[in-house]
Amino acid sequence: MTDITALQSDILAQVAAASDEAALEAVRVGALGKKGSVSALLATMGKLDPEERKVQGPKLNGLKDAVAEAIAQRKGQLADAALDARLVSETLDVTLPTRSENAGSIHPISQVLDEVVAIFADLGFGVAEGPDVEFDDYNFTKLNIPPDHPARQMQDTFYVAPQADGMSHVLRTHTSPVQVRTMLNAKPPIRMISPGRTYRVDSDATHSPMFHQVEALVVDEGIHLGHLKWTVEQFCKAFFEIDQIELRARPSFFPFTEPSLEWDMRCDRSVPGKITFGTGNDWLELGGSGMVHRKVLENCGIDPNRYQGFAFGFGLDRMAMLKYGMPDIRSFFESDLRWLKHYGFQPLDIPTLDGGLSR
Ligand code: FA5
Repeated sequence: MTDITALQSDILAQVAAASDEAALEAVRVGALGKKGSVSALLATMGKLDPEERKVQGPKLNGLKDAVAEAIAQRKGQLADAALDARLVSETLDVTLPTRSENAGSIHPISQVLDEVVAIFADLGFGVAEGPDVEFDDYNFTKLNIPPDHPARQMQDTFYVAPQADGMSHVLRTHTSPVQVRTMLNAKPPIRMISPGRTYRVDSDATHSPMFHQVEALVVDEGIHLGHLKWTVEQFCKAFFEIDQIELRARPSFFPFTEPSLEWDMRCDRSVPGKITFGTGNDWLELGGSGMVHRKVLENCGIDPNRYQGFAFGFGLDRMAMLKYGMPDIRSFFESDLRWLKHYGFQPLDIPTLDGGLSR
């Protein structure tokens, strides 16, 4: 009869000496494979008489288990070592610049969107999203613009064919329906922004049929116009990267806010092709805003006697044009590689308030 202890030590020594997975597999086949030494011994069991089988059976099974366990352990060690070696040999310096011939660039709209999100994240605002194909009810009716209201004419709407759900849909004409979605789903305090695509039947150098807005909404107890002004001010200072700005509020009208205001920022456009913020005798239009109309709060299940809110909606494309000096909104969407190379941003320079918004 084979010396089981000696065979076990021999196989375990081979396992320990196996320097890679292929060598270890060869040891496994030599011991536990169909014609392996351990399998051959196990095959003799049937020929043993019952008494001898009782003694040899546990020993042989113990041998098989010990060999299998040693192989599994060694396999784990070899896999770890292989991974370590791979990690060492495949080290990649992610801080190296990309190759200039392959470098793509970040579209100015994406850049501006990231800048806006970074600024508002710092002020404690979350980001909310809504669909481009929106319920008429959310785009208009819940925002206090009933079907026969003349304010629907202010936003040249793309209507969408009736959908299976029987509801009327439009391509959203502004990001304000995300206010509705947010208020229907969350209880105050609410602090959110919603950047996204919007659509109107409109096209010239400063109007595009598809453009971008960013909505901001705050709802809480005791919210007033001062909070709105402070927030617009902080946002403009951070976005235009200047400490001194001067804002001017003009009375305006939006059915979903009362009172409604439009904000302008002092600027200087006396040098052709150049715009300077904070000084000068000109005013730059930023966008609309106001205190959320109590009917809108009610439509969204929020008690207007307890909560107040402010909201504003600015045009992101216009803000990008102003900040980065692009004269025509249509070039944003022409996919001209030369334009993208000129106005695009470095993909690895992610805008942050402490690292710099626009390097
Ligand atoms: C609105 O769309 C309101 N929803 C804004 C608002 C939100 C008011 C919350 C009150 C409270 P308005 O139609 O003015 O407002 O559009 C806002 C901004 O979108 C404009 O100032 C402009 O910068 C931009 N904008 C409007 N139409 C176009 C267009 N066709 N192309 C590019 N930008 C546009």
